[in-house]
Amino acid sequence: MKTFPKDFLWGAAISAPQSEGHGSLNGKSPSTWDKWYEMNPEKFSKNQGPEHTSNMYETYCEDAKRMNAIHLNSFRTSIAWTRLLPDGKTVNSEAVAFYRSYFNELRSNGVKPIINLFHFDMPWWLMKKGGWEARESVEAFAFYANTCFELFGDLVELWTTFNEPMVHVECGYLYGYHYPAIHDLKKAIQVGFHTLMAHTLAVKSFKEGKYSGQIGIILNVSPCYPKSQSKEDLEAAQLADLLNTKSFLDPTVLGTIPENLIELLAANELLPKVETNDLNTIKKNTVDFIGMNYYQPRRVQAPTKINQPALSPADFYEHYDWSGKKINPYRGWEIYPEALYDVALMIKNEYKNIAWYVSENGMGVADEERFMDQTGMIQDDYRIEFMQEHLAQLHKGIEAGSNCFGYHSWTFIDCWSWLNGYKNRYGFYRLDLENDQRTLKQSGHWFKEVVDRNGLI
Ligand code: BGP
Repeated sequence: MKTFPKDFLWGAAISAPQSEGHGSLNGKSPSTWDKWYEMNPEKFSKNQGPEHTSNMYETYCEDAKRMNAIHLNSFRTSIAWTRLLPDGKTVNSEAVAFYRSYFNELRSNGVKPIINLFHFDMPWWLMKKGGWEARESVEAFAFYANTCFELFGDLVELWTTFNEPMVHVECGYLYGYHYPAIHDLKKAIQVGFHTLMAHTLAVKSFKEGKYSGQIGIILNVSPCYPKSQSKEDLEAAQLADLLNTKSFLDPTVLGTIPENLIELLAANELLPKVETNDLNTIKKNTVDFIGMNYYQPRRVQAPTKINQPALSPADFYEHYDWSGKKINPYRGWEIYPEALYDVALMIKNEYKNIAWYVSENGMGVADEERFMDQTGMIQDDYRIEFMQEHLAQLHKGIEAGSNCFGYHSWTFIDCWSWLNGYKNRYGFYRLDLENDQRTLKQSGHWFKEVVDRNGLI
């Protein structure tokens, strides 16, 4: 029996834009996702946009009962900035009533809300002023964060500022998957720095306001493994780790920006604009805990072609062919549970053994209907095996002394996802797109047993 620590948080994660639906109703203003969809619906899988999703804006009461039915004791979602502050300044009272009722409903079902403030959903009004490229977004975010602490601080104990900040940096400014879909390394770095400052000012405001509870950030950690032990590949893995992981982990947990990152950016004429007090503010406002999203490792090798100064991350490291690795045949991502153990030890050894939790981990499956049995239940043994293996590695990390306090699966109900629409299903509950009906999958039954015994057999 692998028993987890007392009071371990067993839950699931989602975001407002992927679950609430009702894009333009109830006073919400558009985010970049709503607008991008309006402009280019063909970019989205099967032309499905974020206007409906799993409709939790209307179904949260029943959904909280569904969480309780499988004994989840925590749930992470986000607040939609565009719903709470449609113009950035004026509080939308319907949004306040909705979120207060939603969080109360979770709590009365024995589910602790973990509330995140930004999950890729930049308000359109702010995007028109430059989005994260503009310094104005830093103060705008801090104002929004403080409004949330004021309005919901009595219902929320665990806050996080951003989900996977590196994703809106890379996908929006390097790879074309998120609006504004441009390819500009220098802008990407400025966007990353402004995001870091927005996070920092939110933490500062939380601490100065003496709100109860704790504040953290959610990062996507894909440990970087080199293709070979050659000096070049090892260096590429270190650079990938520096750019993707340490760039946010160091400042948010340790209060410092790695010296070698500053040197690298300076050597490539990529240093962002920084204001006088910024580094000091970062130093003083570190987080109480971190959330780690983990899906797959990063396999890297030395770059085959180098530009000087650098034009893209490929000038520092390249991903290499995954052949020979265990791959999720239904989603295409590598399955490597051992990385969770490596993450646990990295946090223990390099990041002050700070409290942390797995804020997302899960297995996406395309065309999951094919696994439905005659009773209508999805028999997702592959997902059970996936979670079992990841939890075993996490347990090993905890046994080794890592300070992990929870595990959140992605996700609770199959959800809409960015450009992928409903292609990849992840939920404990299957979502029927015709009628919004939710049906528990085999993995949901299995997870309930894990929660009940607080561990694995
Ligand atoms: C994470 C995001 C989630 C979710 C998940 C699954 O990076 O935080 O929002 O989308 O990935 O990704 P996908 O839906 O593309 O399979």
